[in-house]
Amino acid sequence: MKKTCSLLGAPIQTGASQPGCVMGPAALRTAGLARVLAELEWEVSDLGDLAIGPQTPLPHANPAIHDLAETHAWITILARAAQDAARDFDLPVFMGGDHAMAAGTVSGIAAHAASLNRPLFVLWLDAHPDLHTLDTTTSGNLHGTPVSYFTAQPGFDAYPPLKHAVDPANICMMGIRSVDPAERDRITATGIEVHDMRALDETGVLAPLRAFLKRVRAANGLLHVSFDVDFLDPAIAPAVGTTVPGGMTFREAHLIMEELCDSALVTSLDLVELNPFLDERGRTAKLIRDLTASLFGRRVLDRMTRSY
Ligand code: EXY
Ligand code: MN
Ligand code: MN
Ligand code: MN
Repeated sequence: MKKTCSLLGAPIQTGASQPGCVMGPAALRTAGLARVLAELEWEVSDLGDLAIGPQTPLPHANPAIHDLAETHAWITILARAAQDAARDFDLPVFMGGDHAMAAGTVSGIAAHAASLNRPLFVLWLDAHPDLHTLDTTTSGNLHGTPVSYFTAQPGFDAYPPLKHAVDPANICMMGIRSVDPAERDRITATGIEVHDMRALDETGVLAPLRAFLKRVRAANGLLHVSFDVDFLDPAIAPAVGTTVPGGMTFREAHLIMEELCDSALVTSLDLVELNPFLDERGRTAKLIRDLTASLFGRRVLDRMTRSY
């Protein structure tokens, strides 16, 4: 029987500093994401896009914060939709939309994992740790907050109540190269495993990835991958509002996706922060499509599958 995946669009852009992510799901569809996954023998269901209605502004003591009501609404509907998609499909894909959406997708998947009595692991592929709380963000851009939320850090009274938290010990971050002081303190306090670019320059991507996957397998965990376009080097992926130099190369990124495919451990995926307004003839959308294809089984030649 074919394995099943869903595509769900979350055109949220209010967590970012500039507009454009609203077009992310449409650009991934235009790039042919569904067709490519179907060619890889997956049964693909496009569930369309979620939407929120007009919101009444929610005030907050931190005056930098903007569009709190919109983010709150997105978290609520995404958590429900992600939990349902994880129940109904082998590998649900959530097409963003800015990274604030991960507060919804990951908390929803965490509820699904709890219903199975299995731990949830998160691989966070990003230039940023997105570890602000509502009290520490100075930009007020709420895409900088999801990891603090779904690990149940204090300071989220204004977000929907979190029912199932992710254990910080089950998170692995790769590609990190832009960290604010409050986030640095929170990395230390939570003990989250962070492989910044300096570390990856030294070790390469495979050794830390394999060590993490080994832990996921040993725990019989679910594995959610949250892929932020700014994980990639801006030279190959210009369509993102938060570019940081010194990111992943084309081959490093594909190798990670190929290794994730071989592991067969991935149970859900976010594709976030694609801003097609900043793209060059669709090249970033096409790259994200092709990296997703690597995760779903595209390979140049068949080879022995690793065993962990
Ligand atoms: N740490 C910065 C801030 O809080 O504004 C940058 C956050 C960028 C978040 C992007 C999506 O990963
Ligand atoms: Mn499932
Ligand atoms: Mn991010
Ligand atoms: Mn980022």
